Amino acid sequence: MKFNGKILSALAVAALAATAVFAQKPITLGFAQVGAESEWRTANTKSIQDSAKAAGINLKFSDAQQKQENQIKAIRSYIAQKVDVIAFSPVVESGWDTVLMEAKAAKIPVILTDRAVDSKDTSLYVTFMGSDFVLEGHRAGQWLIEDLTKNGMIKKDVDIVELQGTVGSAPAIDRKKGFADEISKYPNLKITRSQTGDFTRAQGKEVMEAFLKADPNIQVLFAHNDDMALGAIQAIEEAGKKPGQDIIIVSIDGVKGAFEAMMAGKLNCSVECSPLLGPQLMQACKDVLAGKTLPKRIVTQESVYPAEKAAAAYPSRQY
Ligand code: GYE
Repeated sequence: MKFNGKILSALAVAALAATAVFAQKPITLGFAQVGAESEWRTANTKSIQDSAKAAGINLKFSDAQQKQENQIKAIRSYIAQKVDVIAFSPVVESGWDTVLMEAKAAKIPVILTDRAVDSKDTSLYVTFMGSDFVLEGHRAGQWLIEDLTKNGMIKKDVDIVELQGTVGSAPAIDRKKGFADEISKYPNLKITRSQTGDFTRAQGKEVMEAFLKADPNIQVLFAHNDDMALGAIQAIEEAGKKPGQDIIIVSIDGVKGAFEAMMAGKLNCSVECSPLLGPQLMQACKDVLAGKTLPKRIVTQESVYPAEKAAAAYPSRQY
């Protein structure tokens, strides 16, 4: 077979173009995770790892064990490694400006997922994707008000205790605020005790034990996440009381463990907070590197699951 010169050079150009496409290196994403403190976090990590794989993104992942200094170290190492994009879920809100400025100076875009920072300079990050935690706190409060109304308790003095998330974290600050705003409409609903359980089951149990010893009249528990509520449920049972009956419990996340506790009658309501942020994050990485402008805030859509809806929803829960 004979080729003329034109065809040959056309083929050569096509071959070169193909090589260029195949040689394009995959995006490298450096992700600095908070830790492995809860069922929520485990599901969030899995979502990020699975979706990076599916999107063909090379993921560098680190677990900060709930310590800001570890997250800062991880981010600095991603900058040193010249990754294409950095994403992280800031363990606490404050104290990020310096490291974010370092990323900016290195021209590496930063995406915030799940938790916010309180930096005044919003040019330090591309976008913040995640839930509206204040709204979640409001939803927990609204559910409680409805429930107390049904039970004829809404006009009575109600003794509420609160298990807070990690001190200084966006979800702890915002959920506390949303809930307090909501129940302040009823001055007879009083938060008598409020302490951190650091979003873990073990500390939720420990703090609830102390609450129960100090106060035999607790009627309601508001926990900033399901894991602390699940720990508290154990403490309540060990104290000889019935969780879900003697003490009404509302928490946030909507993890499988919470659905199981609701179906067993031990938890009264879980306000949903989705950890499945991976696919959205991978899309955002691609978009930002392709020069697209992203909205500064991407809010996750969520619902509320009172115990009576738990059994029907359980089979389709993904985390
Ligand atoms: O509610 C809690 C986790 O930041 C929304 O962190 C997240 C929270 C979640 O440990 O379970």
